[in-house]
Amino acid sequence: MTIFVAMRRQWFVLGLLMLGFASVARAESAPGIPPETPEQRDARMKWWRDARFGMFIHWGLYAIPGGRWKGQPVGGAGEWIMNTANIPVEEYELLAKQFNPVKYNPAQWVKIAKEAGMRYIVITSKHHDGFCLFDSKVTTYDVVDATPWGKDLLKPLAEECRKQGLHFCTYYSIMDWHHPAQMRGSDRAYNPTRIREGRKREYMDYMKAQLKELLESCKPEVLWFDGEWPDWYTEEDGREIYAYLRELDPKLIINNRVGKCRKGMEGLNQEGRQCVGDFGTPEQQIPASGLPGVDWESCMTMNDTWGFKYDDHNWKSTQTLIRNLIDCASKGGNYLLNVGPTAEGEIPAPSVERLQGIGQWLRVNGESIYATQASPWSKQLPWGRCTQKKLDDGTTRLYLHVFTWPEQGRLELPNLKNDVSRAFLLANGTGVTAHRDGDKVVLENLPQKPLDPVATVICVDIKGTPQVD
Ligand code: FHN
Repeated sequence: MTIFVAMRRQWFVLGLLMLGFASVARAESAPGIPPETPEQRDARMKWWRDARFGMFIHWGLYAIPGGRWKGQPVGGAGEWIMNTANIPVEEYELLAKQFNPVKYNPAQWVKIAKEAGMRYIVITSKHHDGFCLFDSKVTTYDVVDATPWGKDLLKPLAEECRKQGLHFCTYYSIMDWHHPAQMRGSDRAYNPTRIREGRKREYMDYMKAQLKELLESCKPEVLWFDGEWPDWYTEEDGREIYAYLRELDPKLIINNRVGKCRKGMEGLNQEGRQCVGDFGTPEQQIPASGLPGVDWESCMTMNDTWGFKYDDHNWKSTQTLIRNLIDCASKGGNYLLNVGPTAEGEIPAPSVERLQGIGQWLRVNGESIYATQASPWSKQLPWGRCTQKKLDDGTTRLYLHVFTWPEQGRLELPNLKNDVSRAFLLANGTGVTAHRDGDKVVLENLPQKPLDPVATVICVDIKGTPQVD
């Protein structure tokens, strides 16, 4: 047993007792999920749906080795190094003594996200390695008790988000390679953990204590769970955690990884099952088509790792990232784009460059992304993507995101029944002529060259709601 836990046991037992009484009482009073009308749900989800674009931050002790161990590069994602290199707990814990992010500047992080056009931030409060970036009273394996930095890292970021108008959210891993109630899955790896006989309630109450601490100390607006796949964690456990959290904060939004319904990396819920959680979580992929009535958010890395790695330079292009954002919005979903800060607390320059490029595009075209709905066309459009927004005067504005600019200056909108009242280029307001040709609308006199080769947005205002066969 490591020193980190022994000292805590007595605190913990006390915390358990207090929590036990409370949870039992609470379990009695809230057997299941608090009832919510569709209108109440829409009100709770509105900011998140309108936001469309957020920053994911994977930060922790794993940023110190940065994908190298004992001088050797370690494959896979940087935040998995403890598992991939099969590092003993006692050895991995020693990283905490080196964790001192002197260049950590939460105001600058939030500024980078804001200038990229991101509307919310989701940061890892605790990843699979069990190390906490916040001050937790139920463990000493946290940044306050175990590191030379000695201060909570989440509170100042939360305050900065609120100061700069972004929504602060936290990621929390259910699987915990450090907690004594969980044991490694095999000699070769921690993942997937197993639960020690008779100690599941201990871990469930540990988790609830920490989640309560997070809600009280930095008031996250989304709880982004992960690491729910070990067998010992059940859908029923997910219901308990979901009900517990929504009771603590009825406005809280919780992803579907609080439960066990998601279809792997596709991230959406299995059909025909009553699943717990407010939105689906595709990972490193974007659904092939829109999912009417389904809230979902695709999370993605900019290179091939979530946590910082020295040797991962496989960066996606800014064009790819902008088109991914458009692709998600055109299918009615959000895009959660990741950064992996260094151990010193800096967001890598290649990430900042790409975020600046995305921000530049959104400063011109943001109207075509924020608070929009999915394309009326279920089929992929040959020249790009489409989003839409109902305007106050009852017209609907279609935003055509043109990736492949038509040489002949002519663009077809297949099977659009509505009449067009106006069409123009979003970036400079230049008018575009539109006329009907049978069951399609044709836009003409488009400029020779696209205004932006990544995606040029044409606005088409139509009467009423889109009628597209
Ligand atoms: O194992 C994690 C991984 O480290 C990362 O946090 C991603 C982000 O969604 N989720 C898990 C893999 O599915």
